[in-house]
Amino acid sequence: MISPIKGKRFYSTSTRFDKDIAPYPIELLLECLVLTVHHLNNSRSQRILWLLEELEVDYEIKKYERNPKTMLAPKELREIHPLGKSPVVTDEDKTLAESGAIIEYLVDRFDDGTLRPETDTPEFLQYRYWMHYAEGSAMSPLLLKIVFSEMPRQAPWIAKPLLKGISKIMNKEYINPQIKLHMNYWEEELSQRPFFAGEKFSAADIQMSFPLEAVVAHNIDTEKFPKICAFVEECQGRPAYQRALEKGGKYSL
Ligand SMILES: N[C@@H](CCC(=O)N[C@@H](CS)C(=O)NCC(=O)O)C(=O)O
Repeated sequence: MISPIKGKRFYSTSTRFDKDIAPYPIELLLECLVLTVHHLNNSRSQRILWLLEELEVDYEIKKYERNPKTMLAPKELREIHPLGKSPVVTDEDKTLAESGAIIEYLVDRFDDGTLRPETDTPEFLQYRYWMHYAEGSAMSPLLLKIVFSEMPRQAPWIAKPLLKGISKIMNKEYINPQIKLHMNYWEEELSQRPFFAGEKFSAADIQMSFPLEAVVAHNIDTEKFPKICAFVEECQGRPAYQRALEKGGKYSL
């Protein structure tokens, strides 16, 4: 594991203050011990703040701002994790990336059985499925949508008409039908039960909230997708979600 102190590796909590790291200022060492969310504005790390609020765990936030032109994360985030994507969490000697893996780690570590169904139950199978599906399948057409909308906007003027045409075809023939397919699927699933893993709210709902919030933020047909809209409203109304918003700052998709 790479520690937030560059080039240092902590192998166990008992070695943390040994002579090997003695030259480092105490503030820096303490910073490494506190669970820290490296939070990029308007990003998936909002989910992690929300989860930590649900778990009532103490944590710190280190904020990073997207480049307003490219929307990419600043290079400082690559000093924490090689990909420089958000979310990243540092906890003692560990650096964790990838929303699903972070959520599972935090639930393993801090949950008392509230946010994850019992293993060996049908709910647990659902829980695991949605935890992977959110980033593995649901986000793909949504990301394509962003890429094909940005392409003509960011292209030099001479290429704009051509790229606009390509973008239009891609949206019509592939991206929009794929997004519809997923949305119909969510609507149908949420018609059968209130939450993705069953009758109870779970961390799988936190993981699924991001694609659902993304579609709701972009002119969803509320009459056709009432369950999706109600789900997002329910998530956003939770006190822990609101506390995460206050701490993380503005969040719009
Ligand atoms: N599947 C990853 C995706 C991470 C990701 O792409 N995060 C976006 C923010 S929502 C990001 O960091 N974008 C800025 C960049 O790519 O520089 C996860 O769930 O953690």
